[in-house]
Amino acid sequence: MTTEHNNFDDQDRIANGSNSRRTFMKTTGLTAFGALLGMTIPFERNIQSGFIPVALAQDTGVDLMAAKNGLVVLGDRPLNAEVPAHLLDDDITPYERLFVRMNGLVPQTALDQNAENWILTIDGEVETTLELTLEDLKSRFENVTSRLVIECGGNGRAFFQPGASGNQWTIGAVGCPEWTGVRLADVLNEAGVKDSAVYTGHYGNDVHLNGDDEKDVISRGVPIDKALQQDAIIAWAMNGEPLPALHGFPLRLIVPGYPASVSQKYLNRIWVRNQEHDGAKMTGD
Ligand SMILES: Nc1nc2c(c(=O)[nH]1)N[C@H]1C(S)=C(S)[C@@H](COP(=O)(O)O)O[C@H]1N2
Ligand SMILES: [Mo]
Repeated sequence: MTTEHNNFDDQDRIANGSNSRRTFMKTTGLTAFGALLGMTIPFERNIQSGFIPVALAQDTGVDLMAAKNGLVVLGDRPLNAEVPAHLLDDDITPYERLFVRMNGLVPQTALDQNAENWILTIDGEVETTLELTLEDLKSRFENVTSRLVIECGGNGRAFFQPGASGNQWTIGAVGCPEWTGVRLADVLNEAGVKDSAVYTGHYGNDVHLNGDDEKDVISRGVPIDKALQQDAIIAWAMNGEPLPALHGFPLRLIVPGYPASVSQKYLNRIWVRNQEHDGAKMTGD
């Protein structure tokens, strides 16, 4: 079982969808699962085939999905869940009805709701590198609130013919909460974007599924012209509350009009590039 892949956006073939997990279960056994988890699964002989040991999900000590009980969970490592269409009826999508798309594990800072030492770095093709605390963002730039749609690039994939690998989203990987933050353009202009700037590259502190701290879970970006438009924001609040752990606490990008994969959660760095960004899940098919 490997989580090594270089595919575009959501194409996590093996560690992800319940379909592939089931296949995996059929072709291996619980003993193999135990080996994978580095432990023995007690009473494994008594466990029904097809049962997914809960130890495979991220053990956070809290039920991250508690308030989202109407959602359909597509996979638990990484955690992915979509919203049944009949629950997508609000003008402003509430927390309870916002889909969840994790490519890695929720970082501890988000679970603890601890933003004390959070720094957002803006570097690369800029006149001045900025290192901003949450307080800096809130006090030095105009605060804006907008309702903006985020939609996973994989939304609708379940209906593809021929089928496509990755999470089998039907039509529920979309939402329109109200976001509060500052304009991405204002922050980039404060840093002073050089003529050599071509693209942004976004980084967060979520943890790779294989636990490797050196590896980025996902790092995508947008053309600099898009980043400098007035609509994209660096948000710290959703529907008037600090960003929830699943949705990017303490900071995330919201870039409307683009696949939501560029709307980086747990945002701690924007690298302004002199070439098209080539971060994790930017390259490949
Ligand atoms: N740091 C980080 N940002 C991320 C992701 C991620 O796995 N890690 N997933 C991306 C993808 S593919 C999507 S569709 C959206 C999902 O946002 P949501 O989980 O808040 O609904 O976040 C994007 N930003
Ligand atoms: Mo996505």
